[in-house]
Amino acid sequence: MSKHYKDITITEDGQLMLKKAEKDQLETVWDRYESQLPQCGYCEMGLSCRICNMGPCRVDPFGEGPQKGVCGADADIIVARNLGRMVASGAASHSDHGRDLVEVLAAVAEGKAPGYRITDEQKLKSVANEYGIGTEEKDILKIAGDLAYCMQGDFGTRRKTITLIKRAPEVRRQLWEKVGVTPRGIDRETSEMMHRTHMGVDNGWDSLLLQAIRNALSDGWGGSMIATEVSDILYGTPKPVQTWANMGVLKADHVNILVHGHNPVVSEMILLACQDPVIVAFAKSKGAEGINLAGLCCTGNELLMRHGVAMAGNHLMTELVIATGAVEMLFADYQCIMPSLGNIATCYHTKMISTSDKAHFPNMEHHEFHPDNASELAKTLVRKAVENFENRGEVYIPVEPMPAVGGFSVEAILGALGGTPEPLLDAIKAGKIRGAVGVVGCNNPRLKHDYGHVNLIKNLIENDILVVDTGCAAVASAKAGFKNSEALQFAGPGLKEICGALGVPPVLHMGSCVDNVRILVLASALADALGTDISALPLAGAAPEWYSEKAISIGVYAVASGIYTVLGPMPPITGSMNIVKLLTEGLNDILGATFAVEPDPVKAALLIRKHIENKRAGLGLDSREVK
Ligand code: BF8
Ligand code: SF4
Repeated sequence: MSKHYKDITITEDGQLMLKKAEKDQLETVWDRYESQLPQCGYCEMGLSCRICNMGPCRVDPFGEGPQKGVCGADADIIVARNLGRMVASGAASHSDHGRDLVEVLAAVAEGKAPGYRITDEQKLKSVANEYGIGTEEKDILKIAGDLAYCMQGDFGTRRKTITLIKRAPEVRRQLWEKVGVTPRGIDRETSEMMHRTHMGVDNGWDSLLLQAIRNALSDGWGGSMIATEVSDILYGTPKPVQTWANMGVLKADHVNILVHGHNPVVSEMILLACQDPVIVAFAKSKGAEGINLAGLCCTGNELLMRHGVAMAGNHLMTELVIATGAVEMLFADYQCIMPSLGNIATCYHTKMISTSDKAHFPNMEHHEFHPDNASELAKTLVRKAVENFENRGEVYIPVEPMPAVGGFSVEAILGALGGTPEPLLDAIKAGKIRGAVGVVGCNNPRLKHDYGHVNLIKNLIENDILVVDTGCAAVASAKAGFKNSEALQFAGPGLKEICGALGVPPVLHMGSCVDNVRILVLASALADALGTDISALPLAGAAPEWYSEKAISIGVYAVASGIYTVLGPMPPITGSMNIVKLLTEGLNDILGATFAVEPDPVKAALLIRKHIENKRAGLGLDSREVK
């Protein structure tokens, strides 16, 4: 690796672990990134196509080489098809995750999921009511079964629209109808996106992008929203909870177990097994002080939000955390799990377990979790983790953990406000809080790890902008100390006053990436309270270090829901100026919001602040000049 650790990550644990990894001669994501350089310029611009076997083809951006693929597709068509397929993959990932949860809900209703239960009955009933299911004097399990059945209907083609779009403000829904992007079945939109991008189907770059928007909306107001709601029903709706973040959450004298991936279906059962008194006693009999469960990425966020389980790291830290030598077992479900992890673990005693029938990895032991066996399997495997404690070699835990508060579901935020969004709106009207921004998404080795998240968030809260965050961005800000009782020192005077009075940090952890829908629900509540559309509010979104196709789907549904969104890394679209112009300007006329791309977080903060002040002016509120 030719770069210095400080150029790679701003985090102390990351820098120290990079040094350790080098000493241990590990190959990391940064080494592999470097070995790929220079990456393909055609692909970076979205100008290569391998959709059919007359290709692969590419279009020359300088006008000298070929301008069309073998089939005759030009740059606009090729870029639009590639982007559409990114959205389809992202939407499919979130939505398939949602479907897995619905299947657990159905299994619970049938009494075929030992260990799982309905934890939030109130939420079950309120969501069931939204689906038109009567809940009076009805058995809880019957309601759960009916809801699972109705939600399965949202995935298919039986309905004209998906159910939960009813949560969007009326004006927004009318706009979607007018533009022709109202999402129908969740699977239908993804399937249609794939169909349209087959050779010789939709060759209108603009109509392809409209389908991409409809597909993304089927994720945001469909698959992801179902994932979040069913997770709350099964495992509890998050409430503010104390937690810790960074690699210092590992404990040298405990059996350490990590969960990595996205779906709480597995990690919740691992948590229960780790709390089982018999297994804890077993761990003590092996010389450990206890069992320490910690999270990585979004399944970590799910456990953090609901139980305060500590967070070891975000996406780019997942290889390095194994190099601590302190991890007895790592459970992987799916999404964002680097296929390199199993290889890294072969250098240590760490046992790697893959758990999903749809996600296999090299050098991992495969044990499939299903609703009927998950509880028992979790116990068996956690016992194996305990047995592995005695195989530990040298342990290196580089830092002390950072305290943080998590658990800010919409219900928790409204609860802190006294049950209505009014106090938040009053603070916005009074100008004490200028607006709110959702900072979301990943890490990406093209950029300095966590630099974009931390500096953007710091800039926003300094300027009295409330930040809500999710996913790997939320982990970055927790590690940076923006989510604990000391964090108000970073906030501007107005934000400090309001958050201080409410007893909350200036950056609210709203969960995993599917939980970005909580931001949609909150934005809708604010819009409804003001009798306006989401696009009129002083809100914005940002994905400063995004890498995944899921992040693209999130960005598209955010913009389509009326939220101006600033991306750090440029998506592969620069091969088509028509598409760049549509996404960064034209969408304003169609959907009332656009994308911007700005990798420098300080400049991104300026863009966002200007946007927020403009929206304030539009609402007749005081507006500051931003320079
Ligand atoms: O769904 S933020 S790197 S872990 S894609 Fe992945 Fe990105 Fe992290 Fe969660 Ni989201
Ligand atoms: Fe080439 Fe067209 Fe086939 Fe793409 S779809 S690989 S551009 S021939």
